[in-house]
Amino acid sequence: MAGCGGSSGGDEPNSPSVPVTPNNPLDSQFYGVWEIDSLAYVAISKDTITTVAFDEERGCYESGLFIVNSSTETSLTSTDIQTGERTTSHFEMDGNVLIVEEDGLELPFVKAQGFNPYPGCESFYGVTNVEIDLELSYLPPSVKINRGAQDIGRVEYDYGINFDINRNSVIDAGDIAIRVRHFKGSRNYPSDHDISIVELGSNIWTYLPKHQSDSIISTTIDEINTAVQLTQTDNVLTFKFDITQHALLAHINEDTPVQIVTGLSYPEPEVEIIDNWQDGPWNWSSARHRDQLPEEGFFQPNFYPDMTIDDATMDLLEGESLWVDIKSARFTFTK
Ligand SMILES: [Ca+2]
Ligand SMILES: [Ca+2]
Repeated sequence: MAGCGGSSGGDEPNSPSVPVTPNNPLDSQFYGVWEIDSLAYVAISKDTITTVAFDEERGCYESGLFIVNSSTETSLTSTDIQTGERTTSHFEMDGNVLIVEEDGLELPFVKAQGFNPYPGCESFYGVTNVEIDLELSYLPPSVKINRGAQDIGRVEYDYGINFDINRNSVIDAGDIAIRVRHFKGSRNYPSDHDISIVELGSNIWTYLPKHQSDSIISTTIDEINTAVQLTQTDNVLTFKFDITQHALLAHINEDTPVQIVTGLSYPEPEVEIIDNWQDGPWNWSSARHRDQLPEEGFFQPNFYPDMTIDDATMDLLEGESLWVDIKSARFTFTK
């Protein structure tokens, strides 16, 4: 699976609210990301199908998002979210080969070794570039990572924008996110290392079904095309990307339901006060700090003036750090 080896990667189980499950779910042996020679991919879960195929004429990867309407143990009937067209796909295993049959045409897929559909084809909505300004109540000029007090295998910092691109009101297989995320692994940086959030870097993450398992994992890979331009101006983090950086970005526009999540894990905070910082560990009593906008579900940027969604301050789901307290998120879709 893509992302397992990336330095900024890592898998985590995703536990969103549970979508409507068809009465007779597809057999889990068919779940996962499958490919034909890096030219075509299909990601199959019980609720969604995501397809990506290289278009040789245009020289880019075209993607398709399908929501499952009904299923049997060996078939899915799904609707293309862009065209509304319904398709029934039948699945069969031949050894390690997955045979997908649609309208009498059979295609053989094997377990995908990676998933980096780049360059993506043009947007379905004419969008070329996206900019997101995420304003926090306070952001310090630097943060500490890989703290001695932090266990290995934990996420220390997380600033993410989730896009429900398949529009089924849940973050699930086929959706995409833009995130800054620092996971304390057993390598990379020394302990108690000071770094700016910008230096942590921002990446494109995808939500994909785990191989032959009924779980969804979010992954990224360490490639130039998956890096998102990130800058910090006072308390604002600005993310900029081009929709051709990943085939699934072609589905993003101002109507796309979005959700912003922030998180910070800081066990055993220091008591020392840093001059000129408006907030820091000396003020905290919790180990975990989290905010989310909205608290449940999603917002559509175009429902808000200037596509700016405001959030209350000091309304954290957990903890009290201003470093993760979302104040507003502003979306700009350039066409
Ligand atoms: Ca979704
Ligand atoms: Ca807030």
